[in-house]
Amino acid sequence: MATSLKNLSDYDKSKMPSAAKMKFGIVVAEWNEEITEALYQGAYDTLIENGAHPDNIIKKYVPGSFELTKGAKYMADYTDVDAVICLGCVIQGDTPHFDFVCDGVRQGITQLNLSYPIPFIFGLITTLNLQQAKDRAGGKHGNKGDEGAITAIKMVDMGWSLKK
Ligand code: DLZ
Repeated sequence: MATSLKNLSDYDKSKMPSAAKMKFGIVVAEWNEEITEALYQGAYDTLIENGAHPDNIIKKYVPGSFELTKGAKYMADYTDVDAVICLGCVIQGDTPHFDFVCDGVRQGITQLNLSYPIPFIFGLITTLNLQQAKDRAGGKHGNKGDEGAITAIKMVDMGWSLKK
């Protein structure tokens, strides 16, 4: 998590594997667009910064965070990406909807990770208000999109290092 104690946006570039040969899918929720576009920009820039080729980054939108799981599954089933980064933002309202959406994404992405050889990255911001979301989408707590990209690169590299 991006906190003042540990903020992956300030990562050590010298310890990063090269993403030059990696292909990425990025699934972006349209709900809370201002935040999710900032997350996408962070993820995209970080992938490029680490050697990914723009042609090897596929961006697709889903209506809301609840659809991230299905969007990510489509990416895995219909493309040859090496990792899928799921980006969404759920802001708590007055109803229990927040919990259902967050729990659906948590369970969905966990299941995908256990079912497919490629990694699916949980880039979902879950906050009490808009300001907390802004703080984590390029604000004082970094950008969870950057973190998603860093995590994706590291997980692909790990998988490749073990693959026979
Ligand atoms: C319905 C809904 C609500 C209330 N809040 C959010 C939210 O804060 N963030 C988000 O990404 N999506 C929200 N959604 C939409 C759901 O994720 C989903 O798209 C709909 O329930 C349709 O399945």
